[in-house]
Amino acid sequence: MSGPAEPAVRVGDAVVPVTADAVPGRNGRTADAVPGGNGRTVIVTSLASDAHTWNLVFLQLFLEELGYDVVNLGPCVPDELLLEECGARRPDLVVISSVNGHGHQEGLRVIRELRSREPLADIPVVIGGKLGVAGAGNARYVEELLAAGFDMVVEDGAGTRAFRSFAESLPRRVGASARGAQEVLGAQGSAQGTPQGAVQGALP
Ligand code: B12
Repeated sequence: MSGPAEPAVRVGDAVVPVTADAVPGRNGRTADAVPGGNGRTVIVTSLASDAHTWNLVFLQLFLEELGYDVVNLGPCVPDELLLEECGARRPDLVVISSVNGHGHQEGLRVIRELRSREPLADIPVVIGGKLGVAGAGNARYVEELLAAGFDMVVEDGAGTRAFRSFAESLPRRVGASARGAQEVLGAQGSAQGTPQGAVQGALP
């Protein structure tokens, strides 16, 4: 008699079992983009110290539903690999997720490096997850992360509404045009009295 059905997720046209190997890009492999349909590419990645994977799977599925082609680099991604992938793919968006508590430190290191490299300097980059070990107190890191160059910071518990609006508002990047989207989002944000990019606490 066979056991219970293995859980599975849909990746493009394929249905793959949910095992550790179902997470693209782990163990140093780089995933091919999963076609999403809107012609825009997003790199989803963790940071060098972070071994958690289901946060990345969640983000991959979420962004695929928005129509993005998702390149999921997986957990424990060395800074240099992320920078190389950004250079090679010139994505429309980079989404960094970290939940092990080191995200605020590693995120600062990575964004400073990314913003210092001319061809990568204008790629929209979002970071989210459990960015420290202080729970609600992690909100203290948001401003510094934004000031260092992130376009949006989404601390755990903030929900996905603002992130979704942000991801949907981005035009396909043509050369250095992506900053235009930031200006549009910034105008909307200030009209509502919301600091651009900062998302913390529970959203309705
Ligand atoms: C499973 C798990 C593990 C597994 C991971 C296995 C795997 N393949 O992923 C293992 C055992 C390996 C592990 C290890 C560790 N873990 Co762990 N782990 C968990 C656990 C129980 C569940 C995480 C999970 O899969 N959640 C499901 C996913 C879908 O949800 P999520 O990760 O919370 O992400 C959601 C949101 O944060 C948000 N989100 C995340 N990123 C982003 C980004 C954006 C842009 C947006 C919009 C939203 C968003 O969306 C997701 C869906 O809602 C959590 C506790 C918990 N209940 O959350 C601890 C937890 C994350 N782990 C923790 C810790 C400390 C560790 C270790 C350091 C423990 C140790 N001493 O060794 C190591 C770290 C290893 C490393 N190098 O990173 C802490 C982190 C503390 C903190 N940040 O405050 C937690 C919170 C446990 C705790 N309460 O202390 N862990």
